[in-house]
Amino acid sequence: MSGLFITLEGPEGAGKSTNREYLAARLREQGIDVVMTREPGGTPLAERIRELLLAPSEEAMAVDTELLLMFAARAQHLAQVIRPALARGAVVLCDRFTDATYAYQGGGRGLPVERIAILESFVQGELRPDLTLVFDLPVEVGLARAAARGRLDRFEQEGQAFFEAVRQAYLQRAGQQPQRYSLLDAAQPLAAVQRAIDALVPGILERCRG
Ligand code: T5A
Repeated sequence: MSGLFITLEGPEGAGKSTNREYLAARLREQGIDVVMTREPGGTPLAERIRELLLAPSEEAMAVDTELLLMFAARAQHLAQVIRPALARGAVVLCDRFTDATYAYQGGGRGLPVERIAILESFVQGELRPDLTLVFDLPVEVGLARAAARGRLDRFEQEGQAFFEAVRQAYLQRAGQQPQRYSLLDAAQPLAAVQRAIDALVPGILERCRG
């Protein structure tokens, strides 16, 4: 038995968490076993690594440290949550995964894609998401939504150019593998985004049951 691994991606404030809850509810209504989780984090130890990654700090974090911490948290998350859930046949809905590393550490920080790909193979082996929903929206719209929540984390303190590069990296990856990615216009009102998610549900159910 093998479950379905679905990731939700996009720049800051794109609505990933909100829509992860929505999609989980639609699938659970149909009797699907759904595990909701997030990165960085998803286990107590990985959540501690998340705190290190997100807390603003006087000591600048080296870009390679950031990259390795992302994959350290991911290794823990895969071992404790994602692989066991997939093995029992659940649908895993994960708020961010390795596409975020390509977008933020690759696009945003400028790390070579090859370096990320080496760690991806090392930590994940052959495991890749079955489906990735990319919530796309103009950077300023997402940042305004994130800012409305209050104190900014270490990433949210970056400038416009960083987030433009993140957005472009997501769009590029989605364009290269259209069979794995579904691109959603996240600047629309929430009800319209959720109608677009509704349209994806039959295909997801078919893959779960097929
Ligand atoms: N990161 C992560 C990396 O650099 N590399 C990696 O490998 C990984 C895994 C933490 C940070 O880590 C970085 C990227 C991040 O900077 P995170 O916790 O996912 O990752 O952080 P955020 O993206 O900051 O999460 P947010 O909570 O900001 O964004 P969401 O989840 O996309 O948005 P959500 O659902 O919380 O919505 C934000 C607000 O907008 C409203 C919601 O109600 C909420 O108030 N909203 C809408 N409003 C109007 N119209 C819509 N369509 C709306 N959709 C949502």
